[in-house]
Amino acid sequence: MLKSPFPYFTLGTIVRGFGRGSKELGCPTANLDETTVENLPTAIDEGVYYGWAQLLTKTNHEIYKMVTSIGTNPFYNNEKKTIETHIMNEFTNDFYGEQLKIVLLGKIRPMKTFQNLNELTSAIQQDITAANCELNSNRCRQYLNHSFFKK
Ligand code: ADP
Ligand code: RBF
Ligand code: MG
Repeated sequence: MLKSPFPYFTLGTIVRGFGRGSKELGCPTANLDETTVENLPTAIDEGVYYGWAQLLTKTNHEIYKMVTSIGTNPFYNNEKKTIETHIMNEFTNDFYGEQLKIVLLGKIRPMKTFQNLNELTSAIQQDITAANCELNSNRCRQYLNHSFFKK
């Protein structure tokens, strides 16, 4: 039996990407730095994952539901693999340069390419619905009290 890679805890710095998340997809994603990508275990392969995220700003330590996409974004043919977390909350500001803690608790689906932007955006909306449902379970909620999220 292979050991499950979940829960996978990591912390990264939020860097700039191509700026397509908010503009083209209506779904901003906090892209994590290269070291965080390099440190991913091989068992966490390209795909869409769900879990919790906590921004480490001075004033806000709230823990939010999230979906995270890991891979080269085949729809855009990117060369570099990225980790991008969409926090399931509306923010009025951005947080480039801040640190983000995430725990991945499960995989939703593999990364794939699509015929058009519309198909990608509706897949993302379905991923968010699926994540929301999983994260309401006691199995997932127990991580809200995990020491990883305490200072
Ligand atoms: P980039 O390609 O630079 O990552 P995006 O269009 O994906 O650009 O926007 C991401 C940025 O938007 C994040 O780095 C963050 O600062 C900000 N942001 C605002 N709301 C959210 C959210 N709900 N989830 C993730 N990032 C958000
Ligand atoms: N990009 C892809 O090319 N294929 C995918 O299947 C895919 N799934 C995603 C699922 C979610 C929930 C999110 C937030 C992003 C996904 N992306 C996918 C990444 C998307 O292309 C990327 O966030 C934008 O290009 C902005 O960087
Ligand atoms: Mg992004």
